[in-house]
Amino acid sequence: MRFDVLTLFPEMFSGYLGQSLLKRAIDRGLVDVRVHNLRDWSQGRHQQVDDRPFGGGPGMVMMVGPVVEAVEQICRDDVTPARLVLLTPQGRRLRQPVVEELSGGPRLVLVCGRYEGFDQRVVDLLQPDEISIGDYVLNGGEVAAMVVIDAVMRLVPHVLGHAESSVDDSFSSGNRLLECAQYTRPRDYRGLTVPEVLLSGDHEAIAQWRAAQSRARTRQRRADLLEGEVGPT
Ligand code: 6GU
Repeated sequence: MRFDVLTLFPEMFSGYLGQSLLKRAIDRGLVDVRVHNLRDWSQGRHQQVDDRPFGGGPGMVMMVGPVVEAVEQICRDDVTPARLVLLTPQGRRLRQPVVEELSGGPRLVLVCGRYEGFDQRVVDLLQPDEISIGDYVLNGGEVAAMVVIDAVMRLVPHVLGHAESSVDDSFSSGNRLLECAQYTRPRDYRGLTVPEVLLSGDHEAIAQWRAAQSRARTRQRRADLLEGEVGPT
């Protein structure tokens, strides 16, 4: 799967792209991530890509020209059909079903904006899928784009090994439960011990204990998941 990221801060992605699971997927040719600097499509001597809003007000607005021209060129650059995603707090909220939807195609073009947003004509012309990662304010869409890439690449075939399989993940379709408590060595740490059942070797009992734990934890912390309630999108 190919990801193209359009940003004013390409250097923010270098650490993320070098991390283990993603790096391994890139090295194995399963995932291709290209980061583009929006400023390369700026016009004029000042390399301007944002400007003050008409009508006044605080902050800066991403200019229509550089964004539209960058997206057009990047889409043309490869015949693989791309789905266009604009990272914006005005978008529909990212949840696992949305992640699954985004992972269905061969290519995503992700455009990162600054908080004050894009000139409306970017949206009018390109009709992107506008996505927000939650109800809080980020300085820009870069971290959100990394969240999208991180969540989507896990679903690309062969990226995860069998042991890391995503089918049992919390929030994946068919599973709306939180993970249960997990333990590893040592058996006793400062008097806190591992539940006996996990040491019993009784696989049936362990599976039952874990399922009960998951349900109890979900009921306590995220009752909305049990009700099948998805909330506002
Ligand atoms: Cl996609 N962008 C910004 N600036 N803030 C956000 C967001 C995106 N999603 C949640 N908050």
